[in-house]
Amino acid sequence: MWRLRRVRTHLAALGAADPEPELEPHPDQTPPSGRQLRVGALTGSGFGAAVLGVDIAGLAAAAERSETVEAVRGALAAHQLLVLEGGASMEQIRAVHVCAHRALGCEPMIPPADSAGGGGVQALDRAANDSGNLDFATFPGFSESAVFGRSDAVDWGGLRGFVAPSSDLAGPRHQFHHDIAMGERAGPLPPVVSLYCAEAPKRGGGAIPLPTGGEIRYAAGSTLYASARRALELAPPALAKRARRMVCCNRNVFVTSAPGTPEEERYPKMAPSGCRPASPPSAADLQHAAQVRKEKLAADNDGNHLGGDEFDRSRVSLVQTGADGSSHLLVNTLELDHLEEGGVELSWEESMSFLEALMERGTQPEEILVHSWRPGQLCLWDNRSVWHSTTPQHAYTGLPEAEGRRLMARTLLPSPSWQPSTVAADAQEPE
Ligand SMILES: O=C(O)CCC(=O)C(=O)O
Ligand SMILES: [Fe+2]
Repeated sequence: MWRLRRVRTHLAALGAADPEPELEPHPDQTPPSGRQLRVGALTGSGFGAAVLGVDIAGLAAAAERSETVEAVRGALAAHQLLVLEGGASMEQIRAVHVCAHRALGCEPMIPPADSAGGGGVQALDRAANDSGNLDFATFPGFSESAVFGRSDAVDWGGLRGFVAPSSDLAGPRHQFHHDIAMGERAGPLPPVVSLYCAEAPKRGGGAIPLPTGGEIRYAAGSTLYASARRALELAPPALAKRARRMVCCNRNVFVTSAPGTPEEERYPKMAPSGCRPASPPSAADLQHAAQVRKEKLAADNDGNHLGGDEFDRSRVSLVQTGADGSSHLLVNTLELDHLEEGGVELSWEESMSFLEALMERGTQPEEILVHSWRPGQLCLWDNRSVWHSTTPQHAYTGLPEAEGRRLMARTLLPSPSWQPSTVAADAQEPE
């Protein structure tokens, strides 16, 4: 095993490029072989790891081999999030994802190369929006990957135009979430999600103050990660015990306001913790979300959804147990309607206050990973046991194009072979 001497990326000087990791052989080091990946932990708890000595192309080339899958399995189980270097084509990104899915015991859905037949996640193909903004447009032939960021001139992977940051993510605060609304009627939650960085802002940054008195310092364009496994471990025992009795009743879609809503009124405004919206959505926000969900279902012919166009709710256990036996939280407060505890419905405010307290220790600056991007990096993570968040866009949107460009590809590969548990954790095992 190898360790990084400099373990905390969030201590990197604001705006400065990350220094190259320095390798320090651990005393019980075994020589790297085909059977293991050399990884260096990025936080004191071991959450997140840099993959060393193997680039994206190298991993993609070996992705079919069982020893590679085994090595990725071990690394993801131990660290939940891996950072790879090296620049990549979409084919290579896909190969690495397929390998990561298999490592997690899930078979990924891959959309068919031609558009006929409608299998997989084909229905998620998305073009530029009406104003020509490529925000979350999918790459031709890779409808699981979408571009986002900020650039006046994009010419990448068959996408041409401009990309302006979506205002859903534009708030001054962070918002920890798992990607994609969850629940048996929402479509499959992708077990693996990744971000690939083609361009990163060259300067700028800031600090997000937390209600606990600390602050999250970030370089412009950074992404925040927190472990939903570590959060459960660190939570006060009485709260963790209650959590095991709880079920999340989800709205099946992220709730956001209708386009055209003035910026300052857009939902969600996050609480300073970054763990929950500050106030419940309005009737108009909910109506818009119901419409979005209806359109999603109408466009979706993949047979994985139960259908129906009502704004229904689905139930997912708050505490989930992974294949390796470790437990983690699975909750997205941007889509939560309410919690149920032992069959009793909690109010929206009770639910959110409880979750905020439950998530607090795991989302403090010393626990989270602040990833400041270098172009050519790929972060891939277990989307079930990791929360992520964008950092405030004002840190780079005011910079000139040459310095403030941010170009990212996000990949979601859902799997039909994994579904969250819908029964409260304490009901899954005898007392
Ligand atoms: O901007 C980022 O770094 C993360 C954005 C995000 O959460 C997403 O694309 O789902
Ligand atoms: Fe996200």
